[in-house]
Amino acid sequence: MDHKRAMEVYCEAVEKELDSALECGDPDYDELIRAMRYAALGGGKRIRAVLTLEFCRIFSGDWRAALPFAASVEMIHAYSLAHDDLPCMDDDDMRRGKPSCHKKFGEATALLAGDGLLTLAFGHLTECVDIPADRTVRAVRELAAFSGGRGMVAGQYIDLANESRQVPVQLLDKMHKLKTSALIQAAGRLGAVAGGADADMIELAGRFCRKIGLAFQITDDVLDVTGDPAELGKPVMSDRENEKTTYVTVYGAENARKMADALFMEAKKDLAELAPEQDFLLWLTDLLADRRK
Ligand code: GRG
Repeated sequence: MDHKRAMEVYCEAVEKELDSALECGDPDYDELIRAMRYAALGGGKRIRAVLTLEFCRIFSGDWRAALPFAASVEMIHAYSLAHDDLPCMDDDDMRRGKPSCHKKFGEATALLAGDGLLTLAFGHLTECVDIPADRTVRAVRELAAFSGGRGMVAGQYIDLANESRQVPVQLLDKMHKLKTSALIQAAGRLGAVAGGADADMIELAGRFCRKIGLAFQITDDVLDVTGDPAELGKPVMSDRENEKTTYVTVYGAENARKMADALFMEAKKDLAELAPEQDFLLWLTDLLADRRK
């Protein structure tokens, strides 16, 4: 199977897993579930889920067994985007080429949809029936650590607390490592955990993902000034509008692009230490380096 097809197979399986985890049923709160579905289904690139599934496969696990882990990571990601778009945060009207969750369902429902997805993610993690319980416990711990108040949420806090301020480069690095890279790191680590990797290999998977996560964010900063809004599915120049310090405002678009490329390259070198069968991850890294959306 070629890599593009393998990616499609992973994405279809994740979509199905999310779809069945988010079934409507009770007319008294169907609207809430619809908002959760709206935030989580249809349109995401599923990079994080794919990392989880591929790392599970690499460490000799059955990737299908890790689907609940992969879907849980996507639920956390979807909640973070729904909350990030709210007027009290980044205040974005568009996401994935559609009105953002609060534009479609109202602010209170979008907030609750995010809460529902965040909570469901941890419950859903434990539905990995084909994975030994000790691995699931570790996955819960890892996902909580990387996505919580010392991980992604902390990154978001630093971002909001420093809007309209010149952020020192060290703090910018820290913010992006937490805000974007932490969850991507969790995705890879959870896959390694699911596949039964040892502690060193879980660290290596995390190191690779940390690098591509930071490069992913730098690319995002670059796309915010050079991207095509139609392809991105959201307006560009939003960082400038929100007076944010980004890799582009600090280093310029061309240098920022070079920094991202260097990180992607380093990450690819790290892969050699990880496993002999890493063709798909090399391909995925190149896909991320060349992304236009
Ligand atoms: C609200 C707690 C809380 C956290 C929000 C991730 C985040 C933290 C905010 C998103 C801001 C943002 C757009 C960051 C740039 C990098 C990024 C995470 C982009 C979106 O990820 P993609 O491109 O999204 O993987 P898709 O739509 O493909 O799933």
